[in-house]
Amino acid sequence: MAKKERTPEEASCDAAAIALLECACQLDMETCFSRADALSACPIGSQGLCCKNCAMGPCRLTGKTERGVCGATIATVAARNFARAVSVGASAHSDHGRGLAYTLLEAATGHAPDYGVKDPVKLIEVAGYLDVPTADEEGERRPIDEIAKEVALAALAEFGKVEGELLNLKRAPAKRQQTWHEVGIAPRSVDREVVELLHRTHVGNDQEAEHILDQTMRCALGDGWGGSMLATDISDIIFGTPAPVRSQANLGVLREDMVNIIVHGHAPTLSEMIVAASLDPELIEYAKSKGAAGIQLAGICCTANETVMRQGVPLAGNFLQQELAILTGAVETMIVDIQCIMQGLAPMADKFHTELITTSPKVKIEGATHIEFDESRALEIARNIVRRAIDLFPKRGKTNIPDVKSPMVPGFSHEYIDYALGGFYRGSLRPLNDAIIAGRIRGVVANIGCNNARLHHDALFRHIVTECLKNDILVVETGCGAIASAKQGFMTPEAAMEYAGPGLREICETVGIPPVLHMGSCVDNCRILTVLSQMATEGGLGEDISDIPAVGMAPEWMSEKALSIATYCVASGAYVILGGSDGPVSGSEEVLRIMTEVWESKIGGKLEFIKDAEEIVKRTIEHIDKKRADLGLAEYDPSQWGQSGDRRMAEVLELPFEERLEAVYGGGK
Ligand code: NFS
Repeated sequence: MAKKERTPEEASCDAAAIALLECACQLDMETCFSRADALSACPIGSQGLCCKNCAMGPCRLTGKTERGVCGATIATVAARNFARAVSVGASAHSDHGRGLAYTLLEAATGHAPDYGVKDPVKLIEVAGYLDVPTADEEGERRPIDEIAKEVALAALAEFGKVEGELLNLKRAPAKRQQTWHEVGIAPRSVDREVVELLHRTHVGNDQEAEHILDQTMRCALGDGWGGSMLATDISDIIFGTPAPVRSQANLGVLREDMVNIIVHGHAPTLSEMIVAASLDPELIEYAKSKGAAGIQLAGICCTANETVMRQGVPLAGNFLQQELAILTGAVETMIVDIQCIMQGLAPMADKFHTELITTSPKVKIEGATHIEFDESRALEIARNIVRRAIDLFPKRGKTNIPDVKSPMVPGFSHEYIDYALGGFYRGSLRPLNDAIIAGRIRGVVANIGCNNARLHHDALFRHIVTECLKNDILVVETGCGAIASAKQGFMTPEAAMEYAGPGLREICETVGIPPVLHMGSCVDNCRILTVLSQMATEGGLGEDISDIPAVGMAPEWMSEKALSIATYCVASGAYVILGGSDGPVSGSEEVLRIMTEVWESKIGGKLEFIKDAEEIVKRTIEHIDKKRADLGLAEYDPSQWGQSGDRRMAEVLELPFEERLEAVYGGGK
């Protein structure tokens, strides 16, 4: 039975999205929001209770049915379904990493002349992790291209190595590595763990939920510390390690007077070339010859995160805004590569002058133009795509660009955070640890993940981030969650004055950082693992990731990648909350128990599915305070802070003379 259609305000809390959903209603156009309203989710599948692993089923374990035809129990079926989802998510991230390793190899061997090593310092660091020598026998630095080639080959070997385990595991705190070895879940190679997990879920194979879920953690760790970490490292090597830049976010970044090109998907490989082409004076002149003032590039999803943090290319929006971008009527071309690309884009583009271009050999969409990307001719292909976009500009009809955008400062790689806190020569997270120890910062929340058309778009993000900041919790973000915060205006240093509690505000003012740090795309969640590892080894906050007063969450998650991320964060010791629903294993009490109680005692992290925003905030704060207490840290007391900094100074300057004297010389208020 069809559900009632939500009003635009009920579907989203983003002003730009609301304006365009109103427009969709007027034009009677469907979007993912209206399709979600028309299509009820299957209540059996959504609880993890449908097994379609063989042709005797699908077995729907509901009502009195507690076993499938083969005898599989509810716990086995729910665990297997979860495992399969994680394996797909881990594959997506990891294959993205493999693609970048091949690009580096091509670049280093002269087959991809438009790419090179932009950050040789990062190359040398990564060479160290991958056991690639950076100096010859005489101690002389080897040529950069030679090192790059060997780093690429060593990275590729991580996917299918014959023996040993992933080299990046040694970047984790020693205690964490020990736990992985004791539990037997240190990943041996990226591909092997995915294949083994899929093998185990074949009919008649691994049938003990806890055992299936152990391999699920191992597979996910192969993503977090393997595929994703390699993707991030190699992206930094080729395209540069991010540092703060100024940019803007939301659909208002599209320009009425310019050729608008949107890059959407995940890989930075092509989008970086599109950035270069869009700055080409010849193409800008060509755009002018067609009556445009220039070329405006904007991004959606994680391609957007990749290009905003390195190049400052503005964010057009997050996952649920991809169709809405086309609905503005102002987009000449949407270029997509891999992952999170809705098939609904093609019929939407059909209704406008917009050309949807698929570029990856892995992705074709019916109705889209396919221009296959080839690294050996990267810039030439990018220029061709930009030229096609310019040719479409004169065909543009009526537009509807919402006047909604926010300033933002992205680019907080872990390297930059080190530098911001410790300086160039003494890069360190010591000040962060000290701030947590003193209680200025109560704890850290990694707020990440997708949007979900079944939820109130961006609303959970907004609520949770607002509450965290108020409670002096530093928020780090990636993926579509980061885009939600950017649109919300949380990602400027000034936002600390408005939203942060007194302790966090002092830190943000002193260092000059926003209270919500944009750390990149979803593969960049491994940057968060790196920060947590450094915090654990820096001293004062225990000796493992599981000791740190921190929580990971994806309040509006929807993708299998989000499940892989959640699982590797848990397996790395974090408490992770997935929001918005009762979760994909809610049909099995046993699996829920394993993911909480059993995992917590065995691995130090746990995974919970919590629907309600207030409850997510409550449990987050409880967890942070519990970890603080376990470390013997002082109880959080915000009344101690806020007596210094810019905001206090502004207040003091407003005081009458005597009170001002007292404030300045009397030791506080
Ligand atoms: Ni992450 Fe990035 Fe967004 Fe979700 Fe999709 S774009 S990889 S999966 S929807 S956060």
